[in-house]
Amino acid sequence: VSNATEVSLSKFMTKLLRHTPEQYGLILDPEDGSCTVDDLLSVLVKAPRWSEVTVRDIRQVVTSCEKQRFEIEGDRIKARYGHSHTRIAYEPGNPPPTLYHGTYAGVLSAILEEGLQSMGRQYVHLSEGTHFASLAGSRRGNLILLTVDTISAGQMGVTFYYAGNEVWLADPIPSSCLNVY
Ligand code: HQG
Repeated sequence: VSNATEVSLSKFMTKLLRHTPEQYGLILDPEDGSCTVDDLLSVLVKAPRWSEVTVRDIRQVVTSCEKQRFEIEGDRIKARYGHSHTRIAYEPGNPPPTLYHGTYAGVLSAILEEGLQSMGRQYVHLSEGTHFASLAGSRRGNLILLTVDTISAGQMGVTFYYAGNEVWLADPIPSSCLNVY
């Protein structure tokens, strides 16, 4: 499929696997948010636009995504991060001492006052480098990069979870652990 088609298929898969599976009759595993590739396919093809979609197209979306939004293991597929619908269980991990969060100028003062909140998602999203954080922040406005001191956050009871591909998820982060980069 073409690049444009791949992007919109990816968006639809994101919706199904992160946000509103029930709206489409898709049942995800409550622990890891996965379903079989076949179940995903049978839901996708019910949408008129995607009636011709194949497992190969799904696999193409999964492998060609720079951000590695999805993961296929055996016959199952899941979104690796970003969920709003259900709190997926991840293994707690030990992050590097500094992680990055990309945000935008409009909410900086709120964040410095009340810390980083998960807002519409189940976790706060952080990354090991500035690349993915920059992509995240510049979606919404003038990019602001924040550093997170994970050691003091850990001492304050914040748990961190590794979602793969440099992405870390966390509980809300107190503002005393944040600095503008
Ligand atoms: C901000 C995308 C006001 C936060 C991205 C962010 C990422 C606050 C927004 C992934 C706040 C939430 C996640 C507070 C945080 N007051 N605003 N106290 N605390 N915020 O989309 O991290 O392309 O839910 O800074 O690239 O932007 O979908 O989170 O601006 O990887 O794969 O509230 O989603 O990846 O926005 O993005 P989001 P995010 P995908």
